[in-house]
Amino acid sequence: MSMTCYEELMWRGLIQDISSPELIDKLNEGGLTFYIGTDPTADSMHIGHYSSFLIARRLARFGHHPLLLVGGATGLIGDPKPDAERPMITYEEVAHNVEGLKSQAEKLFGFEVVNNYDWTKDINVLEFLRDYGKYFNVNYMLAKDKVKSRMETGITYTEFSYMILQALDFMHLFETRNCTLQVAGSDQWGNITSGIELIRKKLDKTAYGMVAPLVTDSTGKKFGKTEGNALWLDINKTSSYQMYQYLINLEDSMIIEYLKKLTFIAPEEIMEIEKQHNEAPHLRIAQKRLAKEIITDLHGEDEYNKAVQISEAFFSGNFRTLSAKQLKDAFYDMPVSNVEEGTVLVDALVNTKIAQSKREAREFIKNGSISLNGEKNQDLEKVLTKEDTLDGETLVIRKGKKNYFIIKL
Ligand code: 545
Repeated sequence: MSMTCYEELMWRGLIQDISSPELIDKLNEGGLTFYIGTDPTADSMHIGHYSSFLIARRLARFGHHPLLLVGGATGLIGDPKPDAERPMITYEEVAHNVEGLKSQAEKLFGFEVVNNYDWTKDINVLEFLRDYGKYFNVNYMLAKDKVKSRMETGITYTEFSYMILQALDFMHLFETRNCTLQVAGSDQWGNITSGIELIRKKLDKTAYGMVAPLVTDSTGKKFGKTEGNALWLDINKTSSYQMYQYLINLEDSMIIEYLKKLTFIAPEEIMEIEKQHNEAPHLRIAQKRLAKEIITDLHGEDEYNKAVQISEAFFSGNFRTLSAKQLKDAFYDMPVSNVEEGTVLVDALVNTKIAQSKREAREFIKNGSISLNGEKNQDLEKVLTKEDTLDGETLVIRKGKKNYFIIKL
């Protein structure tokens, strides 16, 4: 089974809208220069951007030429969010974030990077209003979803102007790089069509747009957001083990969709995995495969193997096989308490609030629900020493099956 570019994107569920049906043949023929943009609101992308950038890589595989635009100019303005104005970020912060995104994009995706600050910074206000503003009817701008959704809460002139800048980018790349297609997530539809319109009105030429549905969970929440925290593509912000844990716990009902959207696994193979997954979802074959694909792609096989080792340590209870760095990653979200060397275990359990009272602490120890570094401890007189630690200071206490606590001696 060999699919055309368009068929494959459709099969993976990556096309929500295209600007005109002509684009289908162009996608299948190859040879388009296209761009995907990102604003420097942070110094790293997160997993939510990953699916969009994978689309760019997919198009590249089908013989198209990708450009990645980093919004050194647009990042200073702020793409309107549906609910409220964005806080302005300083020039310094934007410059810092641009560098972070640039090196990340080059490293992870190998794309050519352009920065819209380069062609926006010298446009003066009269030029802006006469040469670009004149092509935008305010009624047209007010009808855009993102602006419409701000009619209640209000929107400043600054953010209102954002779509003009993004349109101007598209026209600039169209003229200077023969870039005829812009690709993004569906939240960018209004900005992309503004660019297509500008190119039509000002140059009398046709440009194209394509947007993908945003990846969500079964309740419609954005993929990769956990209690307000994002899953960053920067390994210093999100360790491979943190990434692994998130991916391995994804819902069964969504996992095949994620394999389609977030990996390059061939359709035949995904269908095979789907069959195995439906027969035995508890084995989490699909989740494990997704974790393997994404972590290997982002951070390499070594990092993936280390993440698996950590999760195996939790399964067996044996943490002695882990390196100091792995221990740190493994316990990133666990409560840590400091205890003096020589403390009796019973007291340590009370001091660290693992037990409510000495009586309860003794009870836990007696009935075998306390383990130290994975080994059950039923010694009521146990004194904690450096020898008990994994690395000279860290001791892992487990209460029952799943409650972990870290003690630093
Ligand atoms: C600016 C100028 C252009 C073209 C595009 C832009 C950026 C665009 C935008 N995109 C989003 C974004 O998020 C912040 C990244 C922080 C590291 O705001 N106006 O920059 C997201 N984008 C990827 C996808 C997106 C979009 O980077 O398009 O839909 C998420 O999947 O929200 O000339």
